[in-house]
Amino acid sequence: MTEFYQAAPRLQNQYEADDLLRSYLRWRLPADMLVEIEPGLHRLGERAVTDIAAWGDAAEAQPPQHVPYDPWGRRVDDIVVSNAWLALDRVSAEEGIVATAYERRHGALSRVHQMAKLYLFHAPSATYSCPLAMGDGAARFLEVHGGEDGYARGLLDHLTTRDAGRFWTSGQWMTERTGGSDVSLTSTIARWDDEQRTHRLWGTKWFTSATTSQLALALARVESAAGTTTPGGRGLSVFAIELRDAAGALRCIRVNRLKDKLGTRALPTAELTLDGTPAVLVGGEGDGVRKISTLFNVTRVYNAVAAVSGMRRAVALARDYASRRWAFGRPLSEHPLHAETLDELETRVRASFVLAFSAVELMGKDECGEASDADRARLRLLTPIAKLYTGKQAVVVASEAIEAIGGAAYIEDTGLPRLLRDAQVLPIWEGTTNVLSLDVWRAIERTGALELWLDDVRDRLHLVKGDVLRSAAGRVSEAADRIERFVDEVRASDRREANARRLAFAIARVTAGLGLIEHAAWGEGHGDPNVREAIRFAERWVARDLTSLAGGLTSG
Ligand code: UCC
Repeated sequence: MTEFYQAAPRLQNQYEADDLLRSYLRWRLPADMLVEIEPGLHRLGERAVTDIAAWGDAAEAQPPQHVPYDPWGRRVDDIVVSNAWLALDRVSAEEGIVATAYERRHGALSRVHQMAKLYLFHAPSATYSCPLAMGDGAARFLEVHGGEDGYARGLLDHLTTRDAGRFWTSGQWMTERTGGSDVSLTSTIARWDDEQRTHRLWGTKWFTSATTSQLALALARVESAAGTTTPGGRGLSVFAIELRDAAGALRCIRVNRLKDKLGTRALPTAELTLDGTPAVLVGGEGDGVRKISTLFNVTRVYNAVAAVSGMRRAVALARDYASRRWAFGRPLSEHPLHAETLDELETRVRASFVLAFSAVELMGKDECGEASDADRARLRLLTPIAKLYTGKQAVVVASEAIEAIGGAAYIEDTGLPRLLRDAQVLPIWEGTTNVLSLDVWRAIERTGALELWLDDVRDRLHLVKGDVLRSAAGRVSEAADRIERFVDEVRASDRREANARRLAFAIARVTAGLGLIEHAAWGEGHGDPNVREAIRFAERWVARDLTSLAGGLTSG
């Protein structure tokens, strides 16, 4: 008798296997644009399961090392990364994972193209997407706040090139020991060095992701000639720091240690001391929190797309495994309860996908000057919503997918535990769920975003045709009405903070429901090959996630 060995789960080309992504792109992009970009997406989908995946695995197996001293005792603070990590940098430049958004070959839709690339790239990349996210955010910051300044333009060129030899990524140095969420407590000081005609920074940065990046944007408090500083977020300014000199040595920066993290282990995250680090003020003095929000709003959208990317991979692995693994006389996929579990995960992936890409589309319009005031207000609202909702879903989906695969997925050398470890950071960095829920209120109260979002939801629901989808649209409409009443109740009781998360999740669920229904309606109208699945999952979402919302949203 031959011995039994379980076949491992396997992945196919991640573009070709992703019906939702392909159908979404058919829906949202002009046909000639899709014809032009599809070969690149096929290629990236293949690389996501071949060389990029191999580099991601290798980078994970060989995490970065901090070498504080050279053999002769000189302080050098080298951070040694694997060749695989360097290869991921090269490939991300060559594939234009950031550049595509700035070339703007297809106007506002270039963002959709670029985020589709990120979606394929993130999950196998051992989170190389992190330095890309911050590089992209820094690029957008420089576009918005750098003006025509030659220095800023030069940095922007490095961040957005496809030439791997010139390509840079960036860090985002905000967090200090005093606080991650409350950035206004930043204590790093910027002093003007009259001799060198530059500012110099003094302080400690507590979480600096991607410390091997060439650039960082950092928050610091400018000290006046009299030695005084302005407290709070308004007293902060944004500085560009080129980390290394021409010989590759850190410029007055000490690496205190690398972080020993639960996940994202290939990513070099450090604690740093800035010891008179030369830094260039960008965007003028003061209002640093508001200005750097240009950066972190980009990374928040990245976070949302990365969350969906991780979910997609987890579900693809669980699905494949379900066809290979037999239990009780048949494949797992033929057990109704297992199939139901996988459907539940698929529903969450789809809802998260349309939510994340609704923010991506608005972001593209905003960057290309095509956004109306209402679009900008909705982007302001949906950025934290997409980030917070998908981050939470990513953890739930990764956990459930691991359970669906079973014990093997709990064992390190299968590579599967990484799915969960790497998901857990998504609700934490770039603003936790609670902090972002409060940001949702900030957006609502300062920009009137809720009313504009409600108008948009209602207008779009009116356009949905077809009996089945009209009834689903009715449920979305009821849920939207419920949100409107809920906000009135919360305002009346003045318990905004305690109810912020409920509100944020409700808006997320309605936005996702609208997106799923619109996508299904488009599929029905255009005879899309994936329409049946689109309708099935849209109905499922509405029945499961929105029906309860309409009755169950009560303020506390
Ligand atoms: O985690 C980090 C790096 C990890 C790597 C990330 C990679 C991502 C990869 C994804 C793919 C894999 S760095 C640390 C991240 N930290 C945060 O995100 C901070 C979280 N905390 C917040 O977001 C808080 O809400 C704060 C810091 C913004 C609150 O600060 P303040 O000073 O208390 O807030 P204020 O006073 O309400 O806001 C100051 C100004 C206001 O504008 P003005 O002065 O004109 O009224 C706000 O409207 O900033 C404006 N503002 C915003 N504007 C605040 N937040 C925003 C926003 N999101 N968009 C636009």
